[in-house]
Amino acid sequence: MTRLRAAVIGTGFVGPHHVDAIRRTGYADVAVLVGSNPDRTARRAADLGVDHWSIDTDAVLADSTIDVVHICTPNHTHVSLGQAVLEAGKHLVLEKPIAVDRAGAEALVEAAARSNRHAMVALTYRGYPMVQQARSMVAEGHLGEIRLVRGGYIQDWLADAADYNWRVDPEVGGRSRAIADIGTHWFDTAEFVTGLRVKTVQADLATFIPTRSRSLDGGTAFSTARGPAEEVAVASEDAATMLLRFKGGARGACVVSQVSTGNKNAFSLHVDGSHGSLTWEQELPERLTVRERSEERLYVRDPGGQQASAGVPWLPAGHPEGWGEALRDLLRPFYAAIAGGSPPVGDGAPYPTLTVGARSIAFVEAALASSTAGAWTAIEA
Ligand code: SOE
Repeated sequence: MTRLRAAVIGTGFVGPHHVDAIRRTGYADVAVLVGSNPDRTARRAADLGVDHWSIDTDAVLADSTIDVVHICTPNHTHVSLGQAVLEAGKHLVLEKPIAVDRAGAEALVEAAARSNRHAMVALTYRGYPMVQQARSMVAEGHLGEIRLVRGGYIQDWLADAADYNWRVDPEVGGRSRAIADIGTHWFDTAEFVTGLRVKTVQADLATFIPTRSRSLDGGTAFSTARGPAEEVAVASEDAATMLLRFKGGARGACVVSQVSTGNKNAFSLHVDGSHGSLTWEQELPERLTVRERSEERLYVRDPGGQQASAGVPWLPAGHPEGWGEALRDLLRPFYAAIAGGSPPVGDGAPYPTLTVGARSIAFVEAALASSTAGAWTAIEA
């Protein structure tokens, strides 16, 4: 096995977690951390024990010793940086949403197909062992025919008019905020677990806080800066309520919000079928509840059990694993394929490809169009 060298671009909320997850896959070292602000990048690199840092992305992409590049930067940079990484002959891990519109997402999918490099999107919630178990149980027919897919993704880190982050700015985060940032996770996990495809969406978007104080020194997700600020008008949605129709007849309902005070990272998925139903909640990630008419079972993560494909090293059951391990376990098959010298296989890849990422962008666009038109809108992907 080749020991791989990775570069991580981005020093905000998620970049440092990629550094941690890469190391814990066991396949790679983080050779360099790349940022835009030298002081912040140097500080982050020192905190994370990454020996080298840079603010020169081109130089890092020209470095022939770098095998894999992770893009953990604001949304509007994803397409150009992703294309540059693939054109430089590197393997690519891209944060979601992969683009701010469908055209960008499709350009990335084409660039990945041309490159013969592995390229994935960090749809982290697929990495949870109990999400994988839920998917297996649905595929094995435990729930019978799927009727309803329900739930949502509810946060509060933007609940106050003083909360601000680049995601609020449409030039940087894109036209959609709550749906693009967290609705994409719910949409992808719902399709991943059920194996069904959403056909159409009817969305109602809401912006409850029309004006926010933008802190002049930025602010990352979950940690809003409170320094000097200016007032800005808000165009993107704080929340959305969405009805879904799946191919085959199942119906869905999803609520996403970043302004629901007191709710931190409340992702929930309920799947109701003709024989039984299941529930998974991200804040109780090691539990999967399966209900039948006269019985309710609570499945817990069991490293020796059905969900053991998630990755190593596992902690024994009762030693809680969570979001960090889900990211590690999402990355692990990607790194294993590269280290083992396997070529990319497209749709059969053991990780979410950019085609999967592009599908969630088509969902975002359909939701925006639906809300504007007040009509059911097809997902074009
Ligand atoms: C902020 O809403 C955020 O960090 C998202 O960008 C992540 O994708 C999600 O996993 C947690 O919340």
